[in-house]
Amino acid sequence: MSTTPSPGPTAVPATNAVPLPTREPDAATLARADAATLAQADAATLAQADAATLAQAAERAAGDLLAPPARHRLADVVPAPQQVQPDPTGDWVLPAEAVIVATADPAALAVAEQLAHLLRPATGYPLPVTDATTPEPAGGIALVLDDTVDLGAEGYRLDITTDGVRVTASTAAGLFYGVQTLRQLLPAAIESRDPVTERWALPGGTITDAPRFPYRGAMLDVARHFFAVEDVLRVVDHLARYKLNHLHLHLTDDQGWRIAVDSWPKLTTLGGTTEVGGGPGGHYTKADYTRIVTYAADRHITVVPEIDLPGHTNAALVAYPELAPDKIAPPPYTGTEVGFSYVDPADERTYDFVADVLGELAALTPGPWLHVGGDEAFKVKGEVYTGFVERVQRIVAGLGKTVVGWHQLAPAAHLDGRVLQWWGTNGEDPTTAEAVRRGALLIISPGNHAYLDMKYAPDTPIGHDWAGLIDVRKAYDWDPGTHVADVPTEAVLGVEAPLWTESVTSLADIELLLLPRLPAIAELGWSPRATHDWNGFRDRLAGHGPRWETAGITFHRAPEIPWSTTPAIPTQRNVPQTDTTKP
Ligand code: TNX
Repeated sequence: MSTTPSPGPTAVPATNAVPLPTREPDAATLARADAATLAQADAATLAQADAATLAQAAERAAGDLLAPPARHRLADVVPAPQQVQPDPTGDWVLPAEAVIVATADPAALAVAEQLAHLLRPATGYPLPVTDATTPEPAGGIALVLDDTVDLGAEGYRLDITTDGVRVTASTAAGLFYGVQTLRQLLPAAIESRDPVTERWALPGGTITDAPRFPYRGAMLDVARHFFAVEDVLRVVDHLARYKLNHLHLHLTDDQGWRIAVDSWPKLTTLGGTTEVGGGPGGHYTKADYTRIVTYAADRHITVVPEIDLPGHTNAALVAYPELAPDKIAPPPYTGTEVGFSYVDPADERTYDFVADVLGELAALTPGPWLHVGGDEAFKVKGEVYTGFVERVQRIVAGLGKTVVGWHQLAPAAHLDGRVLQWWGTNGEDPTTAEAVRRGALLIISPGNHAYLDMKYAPDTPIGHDWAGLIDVRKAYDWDPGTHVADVPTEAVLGVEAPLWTESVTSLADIELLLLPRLPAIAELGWSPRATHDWNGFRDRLAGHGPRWETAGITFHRAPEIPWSTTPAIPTQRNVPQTDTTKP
């Protein structure tokens, strides 16, 4: 498949000839109009009117015959849709007077506003949003909520015809994903924040789409380096584009504690003031965190907050030495070693701390998950470790939340719904497979495929290589459904791409490591396995370079991707901006 723009406006071959658009008056319509007009006009005026109407219709039909087809093919979407039925006679060009009409439902109307917000800057069109009981495209875009469509909680159907666009879904999430697909089918210039003269053509046909896995995520480590709320919102935008639906925030680690806890205030006032390399750190107030959660929810993304326990807790011990096994405050830590710190599993005060922290976090978190870490607690071993984890799991359940933890939690007793995040590099993992037999579900994040902090190549300026180098193909060519031995696909909740930030200090660094590998992981989470095809993927991905460029998004020009060299628009401004689809 190729996303190379088609050569200039050449005549469409006869086999693809676009028929007279159905909205043009046919003979019968003209005759009826004539009859009506007869009552008021004389024969001569009528003859003139007919001639003019016919001439206009002929001119438009000729224009359509000469018009180039839409630049993108219907299948040029990442993640690859479940089913694509192109109809070359159905190409449609968004007109300046188009209206976006949605089912009269607040959630559907919110998606319609988001779509308008996406399309208005580059098109310069007003694109008013209206509602209707049964929305019809009518030369514009219709977003239809319909309980009777059977495409699951996140599926959608997209129809592009000469009459406009219709997105149908049984949920607002489905409509939102249909809109993301629509966005990718428009010319890359749609990403411009300023008006662009462009023919906003869409390829005709139907896409029927739904995800393979319910959990599709990415993780941002805001503990090793702290990132401002605006940066996190921008990461949310990137997730939304590729139909990811979970943002895991690694909120605490040795180098910094990033979330305000009223009952233990020094966690942030002391524990939040450090980061790797000696920078100032920082933390989210409860209002900041809520802003992230709300912004994500508006994009159908659930935040999964992580408090890493019992290890990775040096920042907490700096703030509250009573939690330390020797009750002595350690020095603040700004290096990158792991596995040396832990909260005292033998002290009841530790469990008060865990209950208070998780309680306040649960109250701020509408999503079902609380991630309790559990990794690399090298100094808490055997039964002491499993005993600690089992108590923490019960605290989470008591808060009405579902436990997520790194797969080191596996040996601890199972608790209903428990989810393990597997980050191994070798799929032979009998301990995790055994936990799955006891009922655990898995989020798959193989260190050597999905860890976005790994370098692409030896010369990648930032990142690690402990799990190997991860070029785009390595990120793409594996199957979360079968990756861990003796774990059936049904036990796989989904896939997540973690970004650890020991070497990541800016938004540009984040984007360099995220793009273009995040879309690869997103495709593994969303697309049916039958669509998996490296050559097809790299060609589809190539079309995203001009989009990111136009939107001012940093990315790695991976040599294995045939990036298009034509800029999306001749003169462009590269102003990084967050999508402000909603306040
Ligand atoms: C391992 S993956 C860690 C993190 C590091 C990461 C660096 C995991 C659960 N623990 O503490 O940041 O490697 O790649």
